Amino acid sequence: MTSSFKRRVLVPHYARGTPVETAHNPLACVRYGGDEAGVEVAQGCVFMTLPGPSPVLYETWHPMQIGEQQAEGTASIIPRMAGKESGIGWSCEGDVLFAAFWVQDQPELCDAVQTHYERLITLSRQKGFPHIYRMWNYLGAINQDNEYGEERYRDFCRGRAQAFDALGVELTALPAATGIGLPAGGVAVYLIAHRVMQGVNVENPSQLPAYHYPPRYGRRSPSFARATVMEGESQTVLYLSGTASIRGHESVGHTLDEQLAITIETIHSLRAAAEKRFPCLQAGRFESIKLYVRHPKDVSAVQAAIERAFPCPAGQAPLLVADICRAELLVEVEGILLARH
Ligand code: 3EB
Repeated sequence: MTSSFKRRVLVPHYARGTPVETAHNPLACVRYGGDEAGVEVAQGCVFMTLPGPSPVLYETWHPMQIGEQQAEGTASIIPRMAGKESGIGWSCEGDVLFAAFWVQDQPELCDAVQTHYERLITLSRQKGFPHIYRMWNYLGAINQDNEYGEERYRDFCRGRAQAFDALGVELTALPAATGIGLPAGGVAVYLIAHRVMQGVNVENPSQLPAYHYPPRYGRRSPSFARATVMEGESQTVLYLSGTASIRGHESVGHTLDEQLAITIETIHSLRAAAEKRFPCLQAGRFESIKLYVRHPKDVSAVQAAIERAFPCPAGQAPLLVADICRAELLVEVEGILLARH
């Protein structure tokens, strides 16, 4: 007998200061704000808390159907499972997985980051979800030096790169990602992964691939793709990495307005590259956008400019005040674009 099952990917939904219980059975809930930090698992859901100012922002993760998959026999939806193993909180259902860790602050991040990254990726593979299509990395005091005089972002990048090396992940297979600051604490990482569908990575013609940045930005280059595409039969989803005012590998623009204009242009050029490969994305709309702004005084200007450039459903473009991984960068933008066929 042949049957079909739903093919799905994970997408976020945002709410400010709303109790988590109102969200419809999410796989995960990431809470931005408060003093404590950590990962817990309860009732089939991963609860992650990152330190930050109030009001708290809740990001819940939900499966969204993008197609159907023919299956032999009676294969149908695989029920919700969740747990916490070796510090990794995880939850899965059908073909989608969410997994996360929190590492306490360390005098040097590299080793702890490598160890936890390897555990995170190994767990994803062992649970049956080898296709990681998007990752997020949040680091306390990202622009400060560690005890050995190395900037903490660069220290982190070394551990992350060593983990991908150790697990045999090719540079071109790295997923889209975000790397951004937290007001305090250690390192938070989470990922979304798929059981059968491999994402297709897209690089930006206006930027050098981050994994080829020269050593002046750190001993190991940042490990991420500019964007990852998940193509279904009924919808295609483009996950854009954190994008900032960088051309080639150099930061450009001194004022906020200059950096905003270049960031917007950079996103357009990434979108154009993705549309070349996936023409259906021309009809794409932003489903959500996440804004990171270094200085509170720049918040309203960033919101206004991005709203104008990239329309997005109400409430689904939250902004976090955060340090960005290069001290001169003032703004960074990530997003998820959805095209119905
Ligand atoms: C850049 O383009 C800006 O280290 O995972 C953007 C997205 C950036 C992801 C990461 C860093 C990361 O290099 C910074």
